[in-house]
Amino acid sequence: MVSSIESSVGTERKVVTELPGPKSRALHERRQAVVSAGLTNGFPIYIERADGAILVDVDGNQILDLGSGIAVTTIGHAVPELIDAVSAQVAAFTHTCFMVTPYESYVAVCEELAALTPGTHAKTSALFNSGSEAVENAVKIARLATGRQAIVVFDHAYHGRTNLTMALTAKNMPYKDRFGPFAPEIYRVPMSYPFLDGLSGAEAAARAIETIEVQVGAHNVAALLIEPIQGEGGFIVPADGFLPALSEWTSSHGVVFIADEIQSGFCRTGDWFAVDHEGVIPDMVTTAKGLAGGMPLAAVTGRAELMNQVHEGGLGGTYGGNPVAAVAALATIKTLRDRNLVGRARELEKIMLDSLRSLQQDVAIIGDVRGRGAMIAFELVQPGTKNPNATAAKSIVSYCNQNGVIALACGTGGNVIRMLPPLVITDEQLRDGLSVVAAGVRAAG
Ligand code: PLZ
Repeated sequence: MVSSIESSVGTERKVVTELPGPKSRALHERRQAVVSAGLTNGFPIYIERADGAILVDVDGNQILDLGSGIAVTTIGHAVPELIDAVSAQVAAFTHTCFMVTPYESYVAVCEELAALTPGTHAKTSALFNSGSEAVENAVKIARLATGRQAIVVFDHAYHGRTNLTMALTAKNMPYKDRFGPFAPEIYRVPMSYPFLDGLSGAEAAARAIETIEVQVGAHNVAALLIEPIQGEGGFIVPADGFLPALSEWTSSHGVVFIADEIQSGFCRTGDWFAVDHEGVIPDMVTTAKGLAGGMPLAAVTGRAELMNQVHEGGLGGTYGGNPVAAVAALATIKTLRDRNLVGRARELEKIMLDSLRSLQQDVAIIGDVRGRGAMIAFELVQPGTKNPNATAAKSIVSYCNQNGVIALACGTGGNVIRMLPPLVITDEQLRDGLSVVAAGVRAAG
């Protein structure tokens, strides 16, 4: 078995060259000639191999990964169960197209999704390649099933970069600027953002619902689409009661409640799904990222009576639910379950919150520390205000990178640092990473 080959990756952060090192810089030169300038790299070190929470670059630097490829390698890198499953599948067959000739792993992934997503009602799924594609399909299905057109989304939302999902995404730069025209019948309403609005969940929900009723009309709304904890928008955790109030409103008005769990799903928040925290049962859930440990796979899972209204042949795609990605998902789900990584996410939450909250006491630039499980962030402000401090965020990310740690910024104002460690990270590795983050914050403040 491939996984029994002894790993040559160390377990400690170790910087042996300037970063990026000479080999990475040479590769970056090559890149400039052939890769579109529209794609950027947060940290242009070129990766050669990885294990657990450590990435090794072409110059031999061992980098501590607090980003998991934007919440994708949720378990960690080089997970033996995943390597075995994927290797065996590549040898057996790599593709048939599920629409031509089916295979068991696709069905098994849909069984797992039906069992794991919230609610005991009958559910069916359709599999796709990317998060954006899943969101697009959820909207297609909701419109068909309700015979309505309007889609309600929120301030700070991120749902993707395709034409429809750009329209659903809130932020202009860099996602939408000059890429229009955008799809019609998308309506944006205020999100619950406790740090900035000070509203209770009930108050914030009332504000959103009133906006919908006045500006759109409930009977025109096909779906309300929401990230239960917003990702790119700044790890915004809505006030308690916000999601349950919206869910109650959607069910009493025949509106499809779609939870976009693409970033927050699969144990990331210390529950299988972020909506589980408040017992919210969405009508549809979109998943991707952590679902398949790095293989491209996404899904829409929803009430069978909605999902099955679609006419024969109405859903599909060449690669959706590819067999290699499907077995990766099955191995990922089994490993998350067998190793109780939901529990591990809660332990990581405590380590990160304790460390960041004590740091917050010492510095004037951390306005808020928030998040759940292994999805934790802090919001940087101008001292004494709640005004965004994107300069500090940039300097902290760069400090972390220079010291061999991957940390990612997010937020509408670019002023939030998020932490998405792989769940197999050790306490020592995480504490080491947090000490680098803290030093970066002190240097910036
Ligand atoms: N919905 C909630 O977080 C992807 C995007 C990074 P795709 N987030 C990372 C970037 O700058 O492109 C995301 C998400 C939520 C949808 C998506 C879209 O998923 O797989 O990137 O299409």
